[in-house]
Amino acid sequence: MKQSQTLIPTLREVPADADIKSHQLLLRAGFIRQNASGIYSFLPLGKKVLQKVESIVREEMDAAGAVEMLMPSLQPAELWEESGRWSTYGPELMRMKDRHNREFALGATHEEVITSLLRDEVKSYKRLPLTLYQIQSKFRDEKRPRFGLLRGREFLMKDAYSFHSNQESLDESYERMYQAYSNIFRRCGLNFRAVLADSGAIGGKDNHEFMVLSEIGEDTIAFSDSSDYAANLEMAAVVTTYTEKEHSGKEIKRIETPDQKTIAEVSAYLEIEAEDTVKSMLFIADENPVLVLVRGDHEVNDVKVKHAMDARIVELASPEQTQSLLSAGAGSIGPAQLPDDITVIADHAVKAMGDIVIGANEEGAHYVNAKLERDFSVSKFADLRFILEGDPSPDGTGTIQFAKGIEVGHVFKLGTTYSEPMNATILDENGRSKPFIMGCYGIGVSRTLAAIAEQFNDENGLTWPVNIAPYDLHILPLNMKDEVQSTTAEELYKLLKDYRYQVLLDDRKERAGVKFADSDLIGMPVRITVGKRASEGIVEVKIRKSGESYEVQKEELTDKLQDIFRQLSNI
Ligand code: 9G3
Repeated sequence: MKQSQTLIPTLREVPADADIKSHQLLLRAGFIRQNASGIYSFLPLGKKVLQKVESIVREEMDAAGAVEMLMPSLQPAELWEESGRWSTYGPELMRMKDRHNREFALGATHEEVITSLLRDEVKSYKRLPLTLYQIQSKFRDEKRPRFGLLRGREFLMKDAYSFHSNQESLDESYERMYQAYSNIFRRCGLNFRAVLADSGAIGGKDNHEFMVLSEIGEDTIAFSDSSDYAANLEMAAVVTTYTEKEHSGKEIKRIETPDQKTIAEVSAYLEIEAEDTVKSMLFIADENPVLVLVRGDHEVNDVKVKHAMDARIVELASPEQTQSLLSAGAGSIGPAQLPDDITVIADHAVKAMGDIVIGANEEGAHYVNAKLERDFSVSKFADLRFILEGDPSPDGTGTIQFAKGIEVGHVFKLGTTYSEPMNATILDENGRSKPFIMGCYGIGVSRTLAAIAEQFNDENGLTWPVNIAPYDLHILPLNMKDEVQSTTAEELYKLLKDYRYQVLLDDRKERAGVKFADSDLIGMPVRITVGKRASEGIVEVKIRKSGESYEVQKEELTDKLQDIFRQLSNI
């Protein structure tokens, strides 16, 4: 490709509203341009990289036995009504009406569409297992799109769906997809971890997120410093054991704590440690009020509350709900003298506490010397707190550290979450009708591109890994007016394309400084500079990432490049 014939609008300055490296560089290097908040055009270089990521995804999906198809982005609302999601999703689900006033969703994901297809086309267990995938734009009206392609409102996703007549078959497909994802992210050169995750509102059982380690990641990973245990912070189980504290035997006593609301305020006011107080938080779990108790120095993990209550939806009670149920504000509630329709559950750490300070369910009042079971009861103890750095790893090996991650993939065991409500069934070997057992597997393709740019850059610009770069080689004739340089460059361009390299030729009439700066910015793995020494048949070969450069006779160029690309390709 000749640069005079393509569109690579590089920028000198860092765009104002881009606040992470990958977003800044993809804009400055002319890979993407924003059309609206969270909505981007992929310019030629960006499209080329997208194609490289897609082809790695396709190769690994096909090798894992999945078959590619393509579903529509326009989805009839009826399907989402069947699954019950038309009403559970809010403004994030983009909706529209056609000319007949019929309602549609703009595809945020495709469980409903694919399940309705299989319901119509597959009736017998003999046709299973079947795994179908697509690579297609998704629409999610994020409240705060940010970080460029990392959280957009229209983005490219590979979504795959597997169909089974039994759990073993799902487990096997899940394992194959898990391996395929590891291959994909390794071939993209990414430093990633597969972490235990929560299935969120879409139900289903165990599932894993594939996280690229990055300090700008939105998710926190809890991992062991001496084993391969890794989990999303919400899922990381706490196995800490607590030493029992003796209770003084003193009677519970009500004390005035005027305007003392937070644990920090109350413990400072009473001159005690936060760990001698109990934090009480009121949640609504599938419409049932539940008071959750954790030790004052811990934080309630609402995902663990959801699992402990076996609820689909768990939300913090609103101030109004708290006031009407407990006749006090959030800073003064506690487990003593509760209305009996409020369940009380507590984190394991509470069981080992001695004299406890709790809210008195009265503005500006607390109880001291409260004793578990004497002054308040707990219906169930469970692991309800967020794990902390330094806690023992749940697998018993090492201690927990935190890292930030960018979620680039997510694999789910869905079970019958969609096939049940949508009546998508097959006849099993005994002729009995039963719902499909499903799995679903997503990769953020455009997000993966941004994660690669986030990991592969230096102070001069992008440093694409060989598997991903838009072109293998960038030829830079420094002075297009110099006959020798321009013909040598043209000659090498043709020769190297014959050698099946993907070549970008900077044939613009720009000064050398501009060409070098742009070349460093867009980041092809290897640059060939055709300068003054072209008259002696010598060109310079430079490796972008390492900065190594060589003076090479034209005749030796293809051999030298073969060595270089062999060295660059074994990641
Ligand atoms: C929606 C909107 C946003 C969503 C969803 C639905 C996330 C939604 C979860 C998934 C699960 C898997 C198939 C590929 C892999 C991920 N955000 N999820 O279902 F309507 Cl607005 O997408 N889907």
